[in-house]
Amino acid sequence: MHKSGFVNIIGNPNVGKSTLTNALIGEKISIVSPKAQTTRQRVLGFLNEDNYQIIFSDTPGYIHKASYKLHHKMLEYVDDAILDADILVLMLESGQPEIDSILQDKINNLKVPLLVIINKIDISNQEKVASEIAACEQKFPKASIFAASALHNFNVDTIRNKIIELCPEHPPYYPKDIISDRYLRFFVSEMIREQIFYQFEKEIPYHTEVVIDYFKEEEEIPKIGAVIFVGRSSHKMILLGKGGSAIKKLGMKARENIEEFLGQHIFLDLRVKINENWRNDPNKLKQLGYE
Ligand SMILES: Nc1nc2c(ncn2[C@@H]2O[C@H](COP(=O)(O)OP(=O)(O)OP(=O)(O)O)[C@@H](O)[C@H]2O)c(=O)[nH]1
Ligand SMILES: [Mg+2]
Repeated sequence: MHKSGFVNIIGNPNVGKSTLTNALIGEKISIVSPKAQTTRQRVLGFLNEDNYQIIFSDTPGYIHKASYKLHHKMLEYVDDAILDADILVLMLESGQPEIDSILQDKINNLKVPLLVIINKIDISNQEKVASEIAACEQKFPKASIFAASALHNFNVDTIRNKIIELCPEHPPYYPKDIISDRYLRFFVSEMIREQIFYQFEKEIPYHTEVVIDYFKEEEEIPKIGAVIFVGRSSHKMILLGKGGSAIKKLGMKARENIEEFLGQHIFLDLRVKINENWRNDPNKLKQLGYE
């Protein structure tokens, strides 16, 4: 008997969906940052064993008030994830477990198994978590409910075991020797974007997109060229910093992370270009990979 199924993780921004995805798979598939709306696309990561292949889908956080076209795209991905799940995982954050009523209705109309995870219990307290579990039992009567800390790997094994138990019988959907539907270029661009979320404040990360221009793998030390797109020249100035100091720091840290991921040295060439209104232009979004 072989099991395989799609396990889609949804929830508010910044609750720890990507951290959990990575912990469940045991590989860094999805970027993580302390800022909300880090994840912008669906990223599939596979957990392969002889008798199962679980396909996890990390998703963007559910945005209550979409203010530009990129937000609408991100919400579409969440809707897709609700519809194509074999098992749906709703992640909540202890201390602020509320979700949008529209989202709750969509979830309650589903026929597939639902797991509700109350995350970040390491920074909460027992009393609060107990009352949140009780509230979830009311709101989601058919769900399996777990308290967890994705960051500290608390209860992640239990959740993984429950998912494997619930997973339908099916042959593998993907080859067993790959761990994601995405190619290297995507991971590299995401690692650069992750650093932008860490190193720049306020609106900057939200006005930025990263595209890999070239990836010369055949060279002894591979050369990667990436373009950071921003909406306006004032953002470009901030990204470059005084005498190029900011982009230099960004490039250094991103290169370190990419080298660790690839297990080899690389050259990384970062350029900043203006791509006006990219967040709100459907054609530009499509070109940037938001299908
Ligand atoms: N204390 C604590 N922090 C956590 C836990 N899980 C995740 N975090 C932190 O919460 C922040 C957001 O984590 P992400 O995994 O990026 O959250 P996300 O839900 O994917 O966020 P978006 O992609 O923006 O929707 C990061 O700083 C994580 O380190 C946890 O169990 N405990
Ligand atoms: Mg995320």
